[in-house]
Amino acid sequence: MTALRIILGDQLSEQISSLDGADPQQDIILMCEVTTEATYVKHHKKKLAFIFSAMRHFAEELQAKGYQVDYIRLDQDAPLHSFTEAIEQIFATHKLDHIITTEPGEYRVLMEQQSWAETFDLPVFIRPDTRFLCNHAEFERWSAGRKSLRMEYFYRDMRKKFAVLMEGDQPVGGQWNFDSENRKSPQPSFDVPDTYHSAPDAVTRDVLHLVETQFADHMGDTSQFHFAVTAAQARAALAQFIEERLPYFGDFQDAMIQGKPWMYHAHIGLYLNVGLLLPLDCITAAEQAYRDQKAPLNAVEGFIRQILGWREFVRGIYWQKMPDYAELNFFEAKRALPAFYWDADTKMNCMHQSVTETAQNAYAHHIQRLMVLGNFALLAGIDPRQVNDWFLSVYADAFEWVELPNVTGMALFADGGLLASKPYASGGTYINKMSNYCKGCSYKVNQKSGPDACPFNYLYWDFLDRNREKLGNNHRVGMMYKVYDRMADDKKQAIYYDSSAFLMGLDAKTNTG
Ligand code: DLZ
Ligand code: SF4
Repeated sequence: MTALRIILGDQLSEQISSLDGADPQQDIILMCEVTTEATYVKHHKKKLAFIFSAMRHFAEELQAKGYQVDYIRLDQDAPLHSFTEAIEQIFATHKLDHIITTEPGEYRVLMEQQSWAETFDLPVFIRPDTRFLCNHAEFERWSAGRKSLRMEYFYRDMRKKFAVLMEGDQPVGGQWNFDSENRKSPQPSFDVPDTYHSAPDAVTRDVLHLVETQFADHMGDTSQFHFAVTAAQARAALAQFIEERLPYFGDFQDAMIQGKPWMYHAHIGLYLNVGLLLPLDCITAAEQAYRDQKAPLNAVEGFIRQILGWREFVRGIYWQKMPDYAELNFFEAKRALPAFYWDADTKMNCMHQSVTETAQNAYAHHIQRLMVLGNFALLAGIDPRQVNDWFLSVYADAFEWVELPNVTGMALFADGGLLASKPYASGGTYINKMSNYCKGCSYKVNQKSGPDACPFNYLYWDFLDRNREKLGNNHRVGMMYKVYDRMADDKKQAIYYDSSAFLMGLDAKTNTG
């Protein structure tokens, strides 16, 4: 029995379930670069280069181990448009009995995989993705009967299940979560260690050229590409993080400093999400750093929570709620995404810096995404579909299973509170506390109204006022409505007029391009 084993661009791990039991002599492994995957949202150039280069390196590694890999490149004479077309091409030259693949990270691709049995009239085995630490059935069991799904309780169960940071049945340090220690304000004088750099080899240089020529109109450029593209390099990137940045990761998790795009974050999400790193390896390495007294508990716990808790939790939600989840729009937000999400041409310095760094690096750290880019989209009432497409295309680590719940659920509250207990909305004051962006801004963060006032200030109240019907009963937001209701009428009017003028200005700009 000869199998066609298909490995997708975010399944680049020798542990991938589609390789289980593979016969290197007989089976054909198919990997393909296809135009639809690169363009259905216009992925950032550095993201495309990263994925294609990592795919090509992984194919070479499998070949070196004796596997027969059929690798279809985008720069062949007639580029292929879909995975289905690639399989057709293989069947033209090979006789195969069945198809084996691993479930994808996107509902759209799962639908495509499920169509293959009929299209090719063959058995198709779609195996679970065992790289994840919580499978679909376990998540169903955990969520069954719960009124609301909160990561914190899921995370505690995962800590117990994998015996991570535990002393018997109690959490190390007597507390499950140390986030209250993780909100220190930034010091611009910090000498933040650089992110991992690897020099592009010949394979990567070929890919960079391909991307520059075929995807010229996508965001970003290919200069100074330095991502890891093999598992060995990704492990070196992880080790560098653990050694140099993890000790400070917790304290300054929410801090933003102008000109320091990487801060003390890990920058390993992209490697985890394509399979160059495995979750338990990252968790174990961080726990070891704590046990060796190389990093404090608040940092290590915070890092582990992202991987063992949040990452698995959002994946559970994604598969449980798709396909409807992609359509949710709790606030009925309809505004078009402003052009400055692409060209950074805005006087709001926090937005300008965050978009500029996104364009440069296909990366922005967690708090830029949430407190600046996502918060603005929430307050301005931007259509969740457009916001999701933007986040999915511009970040090298973004795949739909992780991007959609983070944006629709966490940043935009477009799921009405399934994932978060209240909208992550904030005015300029909090951005100012956590960053030094406001110092270099044309707007004044301390002004609440008028043409020079920080737009986040009035948009925050206007957002609450506009959505009173939907949020009025949310007890976590109730306090803020009390504050708003106590404001003098002229203050409320100023909020309304400043917001209307600002939003009209946005629309006018968008409509004229
Ligand atoms: C994101 C992406 C891109 C840009 N290109 C490819 C590709 O050419 N070939 C491939 O196998 N996978 C690619 N991917 C990743 C797929 O879109 C990914 O499998 C889905 O996002 C589902 O997780
Ligand atoms: Fe952003 Fe407002 Fe600060 Fe300007 S003043 S950087 S718009 S928060």
